[in-house]
Amino acid sequence: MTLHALLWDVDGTLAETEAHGHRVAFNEAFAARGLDWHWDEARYAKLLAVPGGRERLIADMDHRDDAPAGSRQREALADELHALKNCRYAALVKSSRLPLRAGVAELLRDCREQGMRMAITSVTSRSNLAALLEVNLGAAWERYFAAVICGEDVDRKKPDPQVFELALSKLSLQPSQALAIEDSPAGLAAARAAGVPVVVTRSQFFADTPMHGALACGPGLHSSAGWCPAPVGAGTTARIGLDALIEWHRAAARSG
Ligand code: XBP
Ligand code: MG
Repeated sequence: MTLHALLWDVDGTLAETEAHGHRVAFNEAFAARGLDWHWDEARYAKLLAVPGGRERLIADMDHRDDAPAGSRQREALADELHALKNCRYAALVKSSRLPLRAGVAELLRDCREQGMRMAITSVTSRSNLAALLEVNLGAAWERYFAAVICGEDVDRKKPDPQVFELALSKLSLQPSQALAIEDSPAGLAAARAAGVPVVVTRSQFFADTPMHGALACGPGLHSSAGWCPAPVGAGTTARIGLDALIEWHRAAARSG
C-alpha cells in the first residue's frame, strides 16, 4: 500500500503550544474574568487528558467549589473563557514565542518537494491554528495543505475518529493510504479508530506516556536518536524525513 498523504496534528506535534501557549492564555483569561483560578503545569498535565479547550474548562469546573452550580451556567462561562483564551493565545503566538518543533519545517519541505499531500487533523480552534501557521509558514500557509480539519468541523473531538474520517473523505483516500503524526494518546487512539497508521513524536506532557499501537515512536523529528523502531538506514543524527515515514508505512503494510 503506497503512502498518499501525511495527516498532521497541531498542538504538541507541529509546535509545543501547551505549557507556554494555551496554558498561559487560559490563566490570562481567568485573570481577565476576575477569577482566582490558576492552572500550573502539574494541573494542566492532568487536564490534557481532555482534548479541546472548552471541554477542558468544563472538566476542571467539575472539581471546583467556586464554579457555577448549573451545567448551563458552566457552559456559558466556558464559552466566555474559551473565547478570551483564544484571543490571548493568538497574541502570544504573534509575539513569536511558539516556533515549530525542530525537524517539522524540514519534513514539511520534504513533502512539498516530493509531492506528498498533507492535511491538518486537529481539534484545536481554527483561529489558533491560523495564528500559529501564519506566523511560522506565512500568510499563504493553507497552500501547504490539501485539507484542514479543526475543532469547529467536528461534533466529537479526539479520541473520536471523526477528524480523521473527515480528512480522508476530503482527500478521497482509504485509511491505510495515509499516515498520521501525533503526540498524544487521544490523537493516537483517534487515528487508530479511523484505521490510519500513526507515528508519534513525543511532546512535553506525553514524554513518558505509553503509546501502544504506533508504527514508530520517538522524541522528535529532528534526530533519529531514541526512535523505536530505528528508521532503516539512518544514522543516529539523521533527522526523521519523509523517506523514514514511507519506510515505516511500507513495513507496516507488508506485515498486514
Ligand atoms: C489539542 C487540544 C486543543 C488545545 C486547545 O489539539 O486538545 O484543545 O489544547 O485548543 P490537537 P482549543 O493536539 O488535536 O492539535 O482551546 O482551541 O480547543
Ligand atoms: Mg496534539
